[in-house]
Amino acid sequence: DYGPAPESPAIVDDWLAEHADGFGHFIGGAFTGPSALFEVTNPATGKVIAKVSQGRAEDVDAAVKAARSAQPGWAALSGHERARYLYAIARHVQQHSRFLAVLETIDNGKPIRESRDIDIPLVVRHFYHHAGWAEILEDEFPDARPHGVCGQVIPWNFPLLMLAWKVAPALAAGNTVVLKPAEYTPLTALAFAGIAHEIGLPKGVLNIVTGDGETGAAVTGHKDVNKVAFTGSTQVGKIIRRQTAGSGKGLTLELGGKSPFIVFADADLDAAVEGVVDSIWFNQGEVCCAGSRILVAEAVAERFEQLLRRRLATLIAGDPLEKSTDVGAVVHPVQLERIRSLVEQGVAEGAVLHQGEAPGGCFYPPTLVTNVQPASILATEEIFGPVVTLTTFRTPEDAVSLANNTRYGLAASIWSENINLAIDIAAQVRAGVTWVNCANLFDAGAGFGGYRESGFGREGGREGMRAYLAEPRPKSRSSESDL
Ligand code: TXE
Repeated sequence: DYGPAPESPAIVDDWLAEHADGFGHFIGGAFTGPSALFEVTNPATGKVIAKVSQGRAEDVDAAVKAARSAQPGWAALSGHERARYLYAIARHVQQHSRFLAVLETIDNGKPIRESRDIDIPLVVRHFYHHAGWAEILEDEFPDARPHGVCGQVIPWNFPLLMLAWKVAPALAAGNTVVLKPAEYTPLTALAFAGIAHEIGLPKGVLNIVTGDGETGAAVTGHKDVNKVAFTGSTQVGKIIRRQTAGSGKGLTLELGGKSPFIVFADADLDAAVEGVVDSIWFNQGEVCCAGSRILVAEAVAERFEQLLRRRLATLIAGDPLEKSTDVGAVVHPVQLERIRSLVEQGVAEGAVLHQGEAPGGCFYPPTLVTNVQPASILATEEIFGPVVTLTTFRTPEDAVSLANNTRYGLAASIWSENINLAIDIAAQVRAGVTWVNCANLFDAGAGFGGYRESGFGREGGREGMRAYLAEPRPKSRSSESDL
């Protein structure tokens, strides 16, 4: 039912009003008093919707202590007992799904249709899936043990889903968690802390400390954190890699991307056009694995561009709470400025823009860019906005070499009716995830992650579960000294 009426924000009003004095951190099973508050705004309206605490080193320290003291007890539960908590979380997220979808939309700016039909259902799926892992963990990884305390820092593009990707496997494995949500979008993480409390998750198993990059650095750099998981910019990923080097901490990094979207001459062009919509105009293009570079076979390029421009003109950018909205608000004016500045530089280099409509304020129109040279800024930098470039190729070899002409390696999408060709090309494109005749499909059972400057480690699936388990303990002292 995508009726015309906008989703009412009233469902979250009471909850926000109850916390009008500001939100504290969730540490050791309880909320602290609010302190050092900063404002959180709804990017679509520019209005302040909440005040949240800026976590200081001592808050992070208290959270790590709580996690540390809860960890042995949590790990000592049977896998089945941990699974019961994860099932309960999944069910409660399901029960509160409308509330969480609206909250996510007003915090992040994404269309309600996406938060309701994609983000929240995937969160639920992730917890159910990892409850299953907790059940069978001892059989599947008989010698493995949890890392201990996990420090997790997440971005603003899929706030609750990124929390689920981090928290579900960590808890399934018997770790405890200190998580810091992004400063633009901390609200669903705080609501989630409420859910953890509601289901009776043992105190200290999950701790949420809000704040900016400084708070994040206090989490990732804390001496008593055993494993760090980060999703965010490549720039910060590099800082964290240096910060944790030699510390013995486990580390996984899920960073930026500039993923190719390759359309061969025999592709179903109408389907490929919808693929582009799902790929770059989904979530305002604020998607690490967005297909942001279209590479299309010269033979069909003109036709494809025509179809794509026609589709682009039908996209509705506007009120994220409106059920017919396709493209919502950009998360923050800083991010909007970043998109604008990159596009301006591209235009100065000769790029030609084809844009849809967008309202004033923190919105950017869905944009197709043609006449882009492979070395130009728009073809090389992650824009993280609804902006896609289009370049042509002649041969499959050209397509592969253009696809791999990037410092990233997160995802790729390949379109062809010839499955042999698609599989052959998939093997040659350097990307952690490759989709054939589809794009941006996620499943808790499939590992997700990148190569090169897109980071390392996998989330989801068996590999993702493995990342939350430490190597088996060495059997004797002598084997330890062999290392
Ligand atoms: O990311 P940051 P920003 C890319 C995208 C975007 C650009 C900038 O291209 O335009 O990054 O976004 C925390 N130690 N992606 O500046 O700073 C921070 O508080 C520990 C791609 O928002 O990386 C937040 O919680 N933590 C991406 C998180 O890191 C630190 C998603 C991400 O913020 C820290 C987001 C530090 N030194 C942006 N500094 C993706 N791969 O999905 C900041 N943080």
